[in-house]
Amino acid sequence: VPIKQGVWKRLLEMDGEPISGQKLAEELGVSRTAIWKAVQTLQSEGFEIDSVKKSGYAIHAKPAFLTLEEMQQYRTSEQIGKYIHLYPSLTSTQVIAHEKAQHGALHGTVIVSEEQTAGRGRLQRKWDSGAGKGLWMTIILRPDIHVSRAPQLTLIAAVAVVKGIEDVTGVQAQIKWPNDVLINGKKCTGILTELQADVDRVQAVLLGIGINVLHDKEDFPEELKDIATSLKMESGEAVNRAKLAATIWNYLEKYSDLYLEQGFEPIRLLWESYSTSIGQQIIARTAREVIEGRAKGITKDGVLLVEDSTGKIHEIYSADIELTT
Ligand code: BTX
Repeated sequence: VPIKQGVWKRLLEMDGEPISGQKLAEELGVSRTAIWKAVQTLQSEGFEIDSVKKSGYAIHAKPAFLTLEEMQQYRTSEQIGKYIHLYPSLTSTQVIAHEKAQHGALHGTVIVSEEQTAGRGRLQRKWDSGAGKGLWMTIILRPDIHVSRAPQLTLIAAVAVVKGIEDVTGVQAQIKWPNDVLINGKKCTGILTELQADVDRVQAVLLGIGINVLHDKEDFPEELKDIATSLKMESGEAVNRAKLAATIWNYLEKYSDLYLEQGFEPIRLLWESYSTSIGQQIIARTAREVIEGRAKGITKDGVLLVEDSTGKIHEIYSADIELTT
């Protein structure tokens, strides 16, 4: 066992009480200098260890790992989050969700990971998913709907995320069509919806939600520093990820039930009230063309309507959106 890990394990066991460098050195059978070096390394890696005068080292704050118990404590939804699979590290929660869904995972099953080594966005893009910093999860839903309605679930998820963030942090986030959640113009959440379907019926919807929660600016790679943000950066506080996860499940269940009972209209209204793009001048880049105009709203199918300068209305099913005003 590296000295570093031995030191950390003993400090955890001491639960905030100080232990001297001398004692640690004796217990681990190494020199006091080696202990001192290990503590320095741990501190530089972000572990909060205090040097207490004369008495030694103590843990300042325990790292808040996600636990099943804590997530369950905040859950009031019936099905979403009832079954949680929690991993320390995965390639992508989407990959595991696909496997679980193929093997019959029930509606509402959630896959959560502290870290993703190959987190993915849309169109083969990457999603940065650092260890312990975010909420990286995939929710398996099994609504009995036609495949053409599946994009609406992305919009329902976006509303649930905005509501969850608002409840837990007091911060008001906004939705950028179709799948980004922004705070003060910077991206804090991405949503990726994937499907397993028969000819035209949905078998499973894999709703991937990635939320930057505990990042400081330096935790993002260079290319994201100016476009990404986290809930901690926006609220100034270390946000409880377990509470955030469960709160989002609660809203997701509420809004997907509402959707199945009353259709998309109530969701559409909520969605538009949180949207940054509606009424704005935008550039929409689709796979085929670039359309410039004013975003007018979304249809009951979740399609974005854009009016160009000639007054022509374009229906946009999938695109990257840039706000120009
Ligand atoms: P997207 O294709 O809309 O966005 C991807 C783009 O966002 C990247 O090209 C990059 O510019 C930027 N980006 C990458 N990582 C971050 C980040 N952490 N914060 C802000 N911006 C970033 C969005 O795709 C959908 C992302 C879904 C992620 C979840 S996490 C759980 C699940 N598992 C998985 O592999 N993906 C989903």
